[in-house]
Amino acid sequence: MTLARAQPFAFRFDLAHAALVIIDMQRDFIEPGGFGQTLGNDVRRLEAIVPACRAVLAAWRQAGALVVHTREAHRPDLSDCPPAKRGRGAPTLRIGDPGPMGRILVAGEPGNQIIPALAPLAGEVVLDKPGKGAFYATPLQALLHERGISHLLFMGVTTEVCVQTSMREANDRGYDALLLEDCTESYFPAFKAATLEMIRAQGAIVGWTAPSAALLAELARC
Ligand code: C5J
Repeated sequence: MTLARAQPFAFRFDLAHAALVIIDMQRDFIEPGGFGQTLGNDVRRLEAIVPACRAVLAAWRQAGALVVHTREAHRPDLSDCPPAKRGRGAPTLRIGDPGPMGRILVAGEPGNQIIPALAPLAGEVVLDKPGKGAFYATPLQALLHERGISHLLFMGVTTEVCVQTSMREANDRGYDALLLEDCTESYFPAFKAATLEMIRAQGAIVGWTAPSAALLAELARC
């Protein structure tokens, strides 16, 4: 499969060796009352990408390729949340504190679930990650290795935090990675724009970007 419209140049991959990695499309980031809003952000920006993400997920599932969902989630005892992480952000409502959708960023709480529109299907990989990157303290690399995956297509939130961190981790581990431009969002438009530029700069120094329409057109030909 070739995404000719990818930047900075065409992105080629074999579906049998590719995974769609969906970063942190959780109620905590996208709905009012979660972690994102406690940090003072307007969460409606993130909700706007859900239809594009849904379309890609449906087409990817139809093609029968690997789907990986991640959640930024801490254990209920917060033993995997360093004080340095908990101590930053909103002083009034920190990770682990009770919020309108349960404890903020804690596994199993209502706010920590993936939004219903993108809910994982039985059998799809769902990884809880205590860091911003999807590889840190998770079995992701082993799981991709077992399945012979070499190419990763990313979508999710937020562009410059968990998505970018995960793509950089992937790049350092030898994966070719592409970010779907209209399937990722930031609370800060300038940060999203800068991240897309950074990823594809200097001959794809971190990876590629492409509009989801380019991928959908290729998947439709499968
Ligand atoms: C943040 C994330 N922004 N999923 N998490 O704290 O990007």
